[in-house]
Amino acid sequence: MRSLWKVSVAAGALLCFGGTAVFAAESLEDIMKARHLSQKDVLAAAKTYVPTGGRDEFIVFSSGGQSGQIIVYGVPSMRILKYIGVFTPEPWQGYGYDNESKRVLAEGRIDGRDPNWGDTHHPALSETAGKPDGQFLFINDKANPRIAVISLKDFETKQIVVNPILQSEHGGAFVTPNSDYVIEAAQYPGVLGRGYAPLSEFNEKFRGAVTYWKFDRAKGEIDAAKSFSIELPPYSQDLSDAGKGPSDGWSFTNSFCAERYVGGIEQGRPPFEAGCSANDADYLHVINWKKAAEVAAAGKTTKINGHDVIMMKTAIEEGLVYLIAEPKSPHGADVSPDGKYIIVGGKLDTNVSVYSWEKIKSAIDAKQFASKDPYGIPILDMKQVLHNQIQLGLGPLHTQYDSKPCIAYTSLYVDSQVAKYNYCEGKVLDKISVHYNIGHLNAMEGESVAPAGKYLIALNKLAIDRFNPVGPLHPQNHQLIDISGDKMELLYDMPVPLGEPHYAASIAADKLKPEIRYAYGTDSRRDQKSEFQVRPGSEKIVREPGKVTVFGTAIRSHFTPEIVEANEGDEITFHWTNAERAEDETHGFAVSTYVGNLSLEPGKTASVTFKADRPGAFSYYCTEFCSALHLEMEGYLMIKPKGLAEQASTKIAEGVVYGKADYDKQHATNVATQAVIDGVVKYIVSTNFKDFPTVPPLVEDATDQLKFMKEAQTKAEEAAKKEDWHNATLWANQWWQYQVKAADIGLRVKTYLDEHGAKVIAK
Ligand code: K7E
Ligand code: CUA
Repeated sequence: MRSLWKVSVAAGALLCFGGTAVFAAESLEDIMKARHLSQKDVLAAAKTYVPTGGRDEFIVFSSGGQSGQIIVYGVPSMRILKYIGVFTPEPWQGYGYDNESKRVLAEGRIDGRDPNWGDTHHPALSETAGKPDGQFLFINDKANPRIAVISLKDFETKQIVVNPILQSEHGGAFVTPNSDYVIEAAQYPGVLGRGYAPLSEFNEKFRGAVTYWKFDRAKGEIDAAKSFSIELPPYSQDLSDAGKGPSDGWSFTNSFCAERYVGGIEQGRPPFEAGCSANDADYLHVINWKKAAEVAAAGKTTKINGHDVIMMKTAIEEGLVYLIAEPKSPHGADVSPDGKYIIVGGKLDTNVSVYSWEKIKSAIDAKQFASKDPYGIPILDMKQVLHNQIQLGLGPLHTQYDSKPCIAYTSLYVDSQVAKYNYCEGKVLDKISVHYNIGHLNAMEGESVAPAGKYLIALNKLAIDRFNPVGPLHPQNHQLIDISGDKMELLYDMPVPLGEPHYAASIAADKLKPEIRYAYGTDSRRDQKSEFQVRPGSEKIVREPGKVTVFGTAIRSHFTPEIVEANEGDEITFHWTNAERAEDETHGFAVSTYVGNLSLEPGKTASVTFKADRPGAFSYYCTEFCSALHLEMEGYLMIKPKGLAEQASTKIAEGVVYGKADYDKQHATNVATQAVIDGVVKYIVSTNFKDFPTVPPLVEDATDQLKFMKEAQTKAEEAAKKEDWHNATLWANQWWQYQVKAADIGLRVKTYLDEHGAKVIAK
C-alpha cells in the first residue's frame, strides 16, 4: 500500500502547474500556496466538500427557466444530480420519446398546439402541516399557463394541467399548508378563456384571475373538476403565497401595473414600463380561499371553458377578496413561518413592507375599508395594516426565512446583495454582496413553518466575469451562503447552464425516499403495471395486417427479440421491459433514423410506435453502457421494401464457423469461471447479506442469470452430443456470457458487503 502511494506521488510530481508541483504537495500549506488559496477559501472548501461516496444534507429543486425542466442538486456540495424533463422533451430519460411520456406531454397541449417548451419559474414541494414532506413537486409554466405534477418516488413528471382560462401566469406553483390546493395566479391580463377583445375595451373585457387547483394526494394528481378560479381586475397579478398558522385559509397575491396601462409605442404613446410604474402603489390581493372553495362547491360560479370561475361580483359579495396598497412595482410576497406576517418587496423601492396578518384580519372583520377599487373591491388602509417598513437597499425582491425567529433574508436585485434583518424589530443585521443581480433566494426549507437555516442560495441572474468565458450566452450563478453564524459567508459559486432558474425549493435529504427500481413491468408515467410488460421467456412478435407489435425484454447484454421483420408501410410498436433488478442497470433503445431514445430503468416498461415509411435494414442498439458487452446489445429492424413483402423470412447468414477445438476451449473456460462464481456465492450466503436492503435484489438478479446460464448450458451440451460443434460453441459462449454477468453482480455484492461491514454468520 505504502509503496503504491509513493509511486502515485512521484507520478504527480511530474505534472507541474505554474512551475510548482501541485499534485506532489504533501501539506495543506503547499497546496494553498500553489493554488493561491486563502485561509477563508480553504475553510469554504472544507464546508462544501462532500467526500467521495458521501451524501448531501439538503436537496434543492431549482427551476430550469426556459429549458422547461427542473435542476436537482445537493447542498452543500452544489453537485448537480438530475435534470427532470417537465414541459420539454428530455432524451436521456426518454421523456417525449416513449409513448408513456408522450401522453403526459400531450396533456400539456394547449389550444391544439404542442409548445414543447415551458418557462418554469416556481417549484413547490408538497407539504404536510406546512412542512415539505418529500412526496410531490409542482412547477408552473409562465409562458403557456400550465402546472406540472412530479412524483418524488421516481423524480418523473406525471401530469400536466392546462389552465382553462388564463393566457399567461406567474404566481404559481404555491401550495397550501397541506397541499390541498396548488395556487396559480395570472400575469398579463387577458380575456378569460383566451378569447379576443380590442385593447380599447381593456378595462371592461380584460381580466386577471387566480386559480386554485385541487390536489388529490392519494391519486398523486390534480383534480381539474374540483378546481376553481376567482376573477380579478386586469392588474398584472404576480407572486403568491399561502397563509399558514393564523393566516391559514387565506392566500396573498400581489400585482403590478394596477395603472392598467396598455402601452402603444407605435401610436406615439410612452411604453408599458412608463405607464405601469407611474403610480406610487399597486395592490396585494388578500383572498379567503377556504371560503372561496365553499362558494365554488355551492355552485355560485360561471363556467368558462368548463371550468368553475367565481366572478368578481360574487367574490366581493361573499367577502372573498380584498386589496391593500403596496409600494411601487412589488414583486415577492412571502408569509413568515408563524403565518403572522407577509413581507412584500418592491422592485423600485428601497423598503420591504411587513404586513401584519392580525391587523389585516381585524380590519376585514370590522369592515374598515379606506376605499374601493374601480371594480368595487374593498381596499384596506395600508398604514393601518402595516407592521413596519424596513429600509434594506435597492430593488428588494424575494424573502426567505431563517430557523431563528424573526430573521429573514431579502434579495436586493439592483444592489446585488442579500440583506439579513430582524423583521419583528425592523433592524438590518448584515448584508453580503452576490454576483450579480440576484432574483430569488432560497434558505433551506425557508418557506415552510419550520425553516432549517444553515444555508442560503442566491439565485443570481448574471454571472458576467465569474466563470471561464463560453461565448455571449453566460451561465447563471447560484451562490451558496453559510447563514449559520451572525455574518453571512459566501462559500461557493455554481454555474447553471440550462436556463434562467427563477426559484428553488429545498428539503432535508433524509425526507426523500425515492425508489431504486420499479416493480416489474411498470408504466412509470401512470405509476401502474403496464399492460405491455412481458417476462423473459415470453417475448413475442404479434403480426396483424399492416401492424407489427413487439413485446420484448432487455437484460444484460441483449434484447429479445433481436431481429424484427416488417413491411414498408407497417405501423411498428416496440414494448420493452427491462428485466434487471440490479440498482442502476438501465438500458436504452434507439433505432437508427426512426426512434429517439427510450430509457429503460430496471423494471420499467416503455413503448414506442411509428410508421415504417422508409424501407431499409435499420440497426437498433442499447444506448447505455450497461455491461462489458454493451456494444453487442444490438438488433436489426428489417423493413422490407414493397413488393418483397410476400417473400419468406430472411435467411440469416453465418459468419465464422466453429469446430470441436473451439467448443473444448470455451467449455474449459466455463468450468474455470464457474469455480470463481461458486466461491463468491459461498462467501455471500455466509454473511448477513439480508440485512442490507440493496443486496437481496442483486442476489435475485444473479440467480436469474444463473438460471439462464443453465438453459444455455443444456443447449450447448445437447448440440455437443450431436457433434454440432458450431452451435455447441455458440451456446457455450452464451452460457459464458451469463456466467460473466452473474460474476459481475456477485462481485458488486461482495464489494458492497465489504464496504458496509457485513459479518460472516455461517460457514
Ligand atoms: Cu422573481 Cu418569476 Cu419569481 Cu424570476 S420571478 S426572479
Ligand atoms: Cu444495455 Cu447497453
